[in-house]
Amino acid sequence: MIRHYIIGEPIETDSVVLNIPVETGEIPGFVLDPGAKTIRHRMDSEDVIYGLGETVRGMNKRNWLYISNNTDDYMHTEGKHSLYASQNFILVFSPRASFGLYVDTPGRVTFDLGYTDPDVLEIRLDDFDANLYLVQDSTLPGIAHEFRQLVGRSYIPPKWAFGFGQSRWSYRTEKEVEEVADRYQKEGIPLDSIYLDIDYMDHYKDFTVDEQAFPDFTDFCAEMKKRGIHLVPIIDAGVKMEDGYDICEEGRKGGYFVKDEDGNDLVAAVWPGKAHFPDFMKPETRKWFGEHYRFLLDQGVDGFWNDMNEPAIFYTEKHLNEVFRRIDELKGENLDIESFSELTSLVGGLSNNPEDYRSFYHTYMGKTYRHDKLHNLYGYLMTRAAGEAFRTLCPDRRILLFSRSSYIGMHRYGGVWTGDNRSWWEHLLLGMQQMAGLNLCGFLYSGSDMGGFGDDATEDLMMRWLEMALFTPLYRNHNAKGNRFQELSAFAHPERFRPIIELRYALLPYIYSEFMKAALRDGMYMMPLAFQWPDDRRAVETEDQLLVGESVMIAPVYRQNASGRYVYLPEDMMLLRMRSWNDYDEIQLSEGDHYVKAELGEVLIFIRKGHVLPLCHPAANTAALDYSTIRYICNGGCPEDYELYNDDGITPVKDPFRA
Ligand code: MIG
Repeated sequence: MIRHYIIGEPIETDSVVLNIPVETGEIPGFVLDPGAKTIRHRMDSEDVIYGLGETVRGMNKRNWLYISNNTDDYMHTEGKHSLYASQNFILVFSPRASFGLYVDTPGRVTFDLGYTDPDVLEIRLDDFDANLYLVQDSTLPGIAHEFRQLVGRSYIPPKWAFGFGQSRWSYRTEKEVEEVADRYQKEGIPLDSIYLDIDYMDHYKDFTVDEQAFPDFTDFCAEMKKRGIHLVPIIDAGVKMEDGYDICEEGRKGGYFVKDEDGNDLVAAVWPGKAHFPDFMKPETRKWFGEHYRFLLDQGVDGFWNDMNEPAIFYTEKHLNEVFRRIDELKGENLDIESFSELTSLVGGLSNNPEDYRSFYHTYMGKTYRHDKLHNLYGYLMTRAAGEAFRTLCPDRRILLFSRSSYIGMHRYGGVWTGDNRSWWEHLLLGMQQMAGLNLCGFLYSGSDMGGFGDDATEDLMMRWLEMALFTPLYRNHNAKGNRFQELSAFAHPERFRPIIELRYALLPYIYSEFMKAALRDGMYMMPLAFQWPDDRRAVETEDQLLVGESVMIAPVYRQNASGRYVYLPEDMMLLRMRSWNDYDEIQLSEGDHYVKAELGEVLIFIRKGHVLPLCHPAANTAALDYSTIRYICNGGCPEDYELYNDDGITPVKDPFRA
């Protein structure tokens, strides 16, 4: 059951698709304080809080402070409060009565989940205006399901988007991209996609291709596709300011850009230097910008990733000028502790500056709003622009689309990746934990940069990351300029990775089935153990294992130099210790704690009692998978009872479960 309450005069976000009548009166379990702009709930000592999408720390969000304020922060340490997204749904799992709460408001929201007072859940709004949805059901999957019905069906990518993808910032030329494909082919490692980061563009201009580096992009796309590889270019939010550049000119003439205080198009910098920012809050802008994806679609592209859409801002022209002025004044001085730190913070404070976010304006639903009031919608609406455009530009096929910044509602148009993580063991674990929150918020198609984006990955970290992520829908190796090359072929023993990537492909019939069933039935694809065993406290407190679909529990090794780990089994299960798709041990384990060996290159997959796991022969890419080779590993269940879902992987899915 869902109850809808309104406080103040909320700005609508289009994140909800059901029309739930508004209730007046008290919200059961909550105390509202309009003066303090807070909503409070007293927690039981045993309460666990799930949700909030891609945030730092574990799956149980309790005892930390989370701030919904989409931020381009490339240091995801546990002391942070905000990352790229605002996914304002929490599920409070309580022995008394569990409930979900969706705080739908596009401004800044603080979730104080036992941070100030360990017994109190307090939500603070910058403006006391919000649509609140209280979701009740007798089970955790039931609450998740109700919520997902409220916000609408999750985005479904083409099937090839479940294959392995290789990315780097950046492969700069046709030749470099070809070399990546060649090396994978030579190693016999399956691959479905290669990502193009910002350098494929002409001077970082959206909807252009550097003609020197890619002289015939259409031909090149076709050639790569023949090899089974899809090219996935990046699109940035900022539009380069340049006379004669069509996107810039059209945006200016059409009034499609956000405005500064004087009513002029805002000038702020990102990659290309000075840029304008599309006002994605306006339907006209979305239509205009979305249609430009055609430029790449027409050349054979069928996937995109939207970046820098918090939006990230290096500096605004105005602020930069002020900083230069002040630095000029400081020039002659003897810089002591105060003036020296002023100097460094002058420069350090240029990027993503809160004041800048208060210095420009949108037109939204016919009204003018200062940016910060709507800040958290920007990435969502950029991605919506693309998603809506695809429906008319290519109604007959699915397009891969995922975004860095997001808000609930965006899950209907695209997936997310979790941004600039690092080649750290703790981020390997974080990447898994974030999947719990993302799934709960409807972002089923998601994943983190395998191997880590920043810093240098070692061969063992890379291996463990590929193992951990075996079931994550987005399975992409990505890393940044300046770091050690991270293609699997760049390590000393590329052949050691092959069995793991092959295993991913062998598991695709299961991954795709379970993903599609979760998407089409508004269910969870990956979920914490509590969703299945709410009465087992040990299961509830397990933070390093996840359920994937109906049959599987995963328990990855995420510590350096470890050759095994402890695993908690809430019930008897069959362990598959897999070295490859056709070389594994089957071990029956009883309920309880086990120390399980898993050398590098060995993956632990647990099959639940009464369930089965389909496996097919691996292939060079998803299109080449042969479903007639599927066989089932059974732990008491029968293959006939397993609901295998398959389709052509390209045609948009008609809804078989809803009218
Ligand atoms: O701040 O386009 O998160 O995946 O490689 C750098 C370059 C901008 C940030 C993205 C990252 C991408 C990078 N971008």
